[in-house]
Amino acid sequence: MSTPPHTVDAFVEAFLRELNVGQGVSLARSSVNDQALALARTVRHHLMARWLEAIATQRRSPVKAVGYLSAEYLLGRQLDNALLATDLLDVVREGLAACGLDLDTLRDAELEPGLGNGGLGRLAACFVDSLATMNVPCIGYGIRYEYGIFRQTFVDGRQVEQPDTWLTLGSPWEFPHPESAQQVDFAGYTETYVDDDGQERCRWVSGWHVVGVPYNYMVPGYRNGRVNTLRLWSARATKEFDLEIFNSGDYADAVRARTFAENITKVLYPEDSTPQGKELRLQQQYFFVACSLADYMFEVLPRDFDMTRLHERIVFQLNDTHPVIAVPEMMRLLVDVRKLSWDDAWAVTQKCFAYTCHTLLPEALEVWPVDLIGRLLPRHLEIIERINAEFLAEVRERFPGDELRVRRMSIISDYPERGVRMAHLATVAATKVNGVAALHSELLRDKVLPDFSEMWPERFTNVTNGVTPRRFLKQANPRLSDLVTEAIGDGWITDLDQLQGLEPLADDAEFRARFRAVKRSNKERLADLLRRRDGYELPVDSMLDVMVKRLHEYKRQSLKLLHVVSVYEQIVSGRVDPASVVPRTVVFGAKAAPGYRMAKETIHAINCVSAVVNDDPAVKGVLSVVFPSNYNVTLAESLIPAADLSEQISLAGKEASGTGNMKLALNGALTIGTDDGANVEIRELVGDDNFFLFGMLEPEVATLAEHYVPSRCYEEDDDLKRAIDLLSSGAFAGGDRTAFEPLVSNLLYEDRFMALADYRSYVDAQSRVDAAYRDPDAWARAAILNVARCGFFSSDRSMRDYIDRIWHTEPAPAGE
Ligand code: 26Q
Repeated sequence: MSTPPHTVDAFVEAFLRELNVGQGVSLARSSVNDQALALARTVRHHLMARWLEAIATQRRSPVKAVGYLSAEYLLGRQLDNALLATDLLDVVREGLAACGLDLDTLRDAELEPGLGNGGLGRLAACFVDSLATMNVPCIGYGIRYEYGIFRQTFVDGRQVEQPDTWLTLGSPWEFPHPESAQQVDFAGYTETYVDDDGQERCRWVSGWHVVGVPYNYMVPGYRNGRVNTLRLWSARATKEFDLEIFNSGDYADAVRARTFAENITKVLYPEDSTPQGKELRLQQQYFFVACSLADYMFEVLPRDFDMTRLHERIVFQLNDTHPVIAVPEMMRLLVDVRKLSWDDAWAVTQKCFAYTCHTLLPEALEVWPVDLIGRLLPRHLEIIERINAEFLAEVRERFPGDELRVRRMSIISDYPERGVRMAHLATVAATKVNGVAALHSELLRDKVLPDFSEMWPERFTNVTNGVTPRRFLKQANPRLSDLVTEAIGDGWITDLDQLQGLEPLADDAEFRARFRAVKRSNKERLADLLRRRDGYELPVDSMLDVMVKRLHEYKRQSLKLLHVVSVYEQIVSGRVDPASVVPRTVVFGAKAAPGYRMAKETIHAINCVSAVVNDDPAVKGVLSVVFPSNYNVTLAESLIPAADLSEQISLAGKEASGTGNMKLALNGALTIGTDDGANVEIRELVGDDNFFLFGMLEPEVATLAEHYVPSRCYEEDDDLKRAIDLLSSGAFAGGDRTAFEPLVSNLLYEDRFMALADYRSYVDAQSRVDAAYRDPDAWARAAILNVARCGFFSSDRSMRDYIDRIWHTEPAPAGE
């Protein structure tokens, strides 16, 4: 198999063949979808030869690989990424034009695979991109959800969820491999037996099983010829299962059984912080982990591989606790299936896993009821109990007589019900435990897992998150990319620190003018999109103030809303002359978990405020609020390059890292932000002058929490009082004074994330933003310095850190 030639003629020929032979239509009669599918298939040919090569060498080569275990991959569209990796953009554009087709139209026909909720899923996608670009062998393992993150629509300003039917138009980027299916068992019981050599052993007699069919996705490196694999598992009923039931004559029952099995990978759970102990969710987790371990250990590695050396060939990175059931599963495979002794198996297992924690919120830590695990995975519960018993013996030896500590550290909690604390299991099993930003890793050590870090200080480390510069700069912002490349060459695409070379240009008036022209043209591009997509008229001359992320109380979209209402109130009350206001367009993008009441109320309030503000001549040209529905990776790629101001306003100590903050800074937006997550590192790097800091620091938050009375902030700050009173007045709800009652009461009487406490500091910082924006040239200088100093936030650097400090893997030698 060889790579097709890189010429327009060859492309056109291959494309037309795909259209005719693959789609079964002539060019003249083809639909846009036919054309898009044929295009995808044509482009993927260019990756195929190298992909097959990488898969073959993986099996042969003794180089240690990374198995990235993640329940989510928020990939975004595939076509552009593949065009970029293969350098086919110009050839394809020209070739399509020769056929009378427009590349942009075909691009827009692709439905993005939204197989993740937000930050954690997108991080996984950035990481696999970086590993491929760095030539590091990696298999990403995950779940092929038939329905990804829901499509958000607004009805009367309220969020309504629609199923994400991303597979219905055809999925040209995936390759099913039914021949590599894995069986996955559930339920039943365990029993002991005596094996051939007289040893007493345990075995699991399962109650039912399904099979996992892998679907492979190509993960191309940036112009390096390497193509890694993302392997996503889809659940099916087994053949035997079918036969048995179909034979028994109950056809309808048999079909139901099949549906039951296929339910496991039907839908992505849209909650991203308050996991409920749902049985199906645990089934998903075990399902993909069992498939993945069996795949690597028994299919990728040679059949007779000596499992005591497994850690020399693979390290599994646990993306949060979602895949942690892999720990007892590996023990089961080694002890029950491969007949290793418990101690040998544990020694290997402990070297094969590393764990990344992505949260600080206690309610986001997964705890599975012991009853549920016992019912669904009886053997795993026994294994967890034994791991726990041996671990607690170690704790008792180290801290004699400290039974309180033993209880705190136990993997199994007793209260409120018996539950398995997945973060404890992960920490006990892992070689390394890392947080995702410097501050987060510190808090993880000192506040979330203090007993563990006292026992094993060397196990804890930090790896600050990063984002891929290929998708989020080169691809999303072609104009800025061209400007940067013209100035410093194109080495930055794979070595983002080279952006430092832009520093001196911040002081070059001509460069600043060109930089501003790029921003402006990105705003125009966004305005076109939002006009078509949502019917918004985006004022391209105003400051674009962007807050895009999942909707959460701790992220404090309500604080941003209070600021908007304050500005509006000051103008309509006549206290501020609109002519003196710096024109702003506030952009929100956010999905709320469908069952998260307060988040949904916030969405409704934003939409109501937006409708009134945008329609009020009193603020025309100075303030508008746009909230395009269904924020996703594709929309992010248009929004981020146009942004002037990046809102990163979580309560200090609550946002583990944030990655939108990095994408926005890298695209030349200035940040207004708290001292939280990776904001801390962004500010350190870009400098205080180029960052608008506000709000309490984490230790102040901890102190205030003991005696916080939010209504006092309301009483003591006139602007805040006016804003909240206006919200409650019915002015944004056609006179209905109760419309935002839940939201307002929550702020006044609960305010768990202290939005009111930070209000004064926030609006003052916004005044500093306005003052700075009045000097466009100085603003451009600061924005350029943000770009120049954010090279650190490349996910390539994150991967370097994982490689050096956690995985100890190496890039595959050339040709491997
Ligand atoms: C767990 C169990 C049951 C159902 C759902 C979940 C679940 C799913 C997704 C829990 C959490 C998530 C996602 C968390 C997440 O995205 N965290 C973010 O991770 C980013 C990458 O490290 C950080 O930048 C963000 O700060 C963090 O909030």
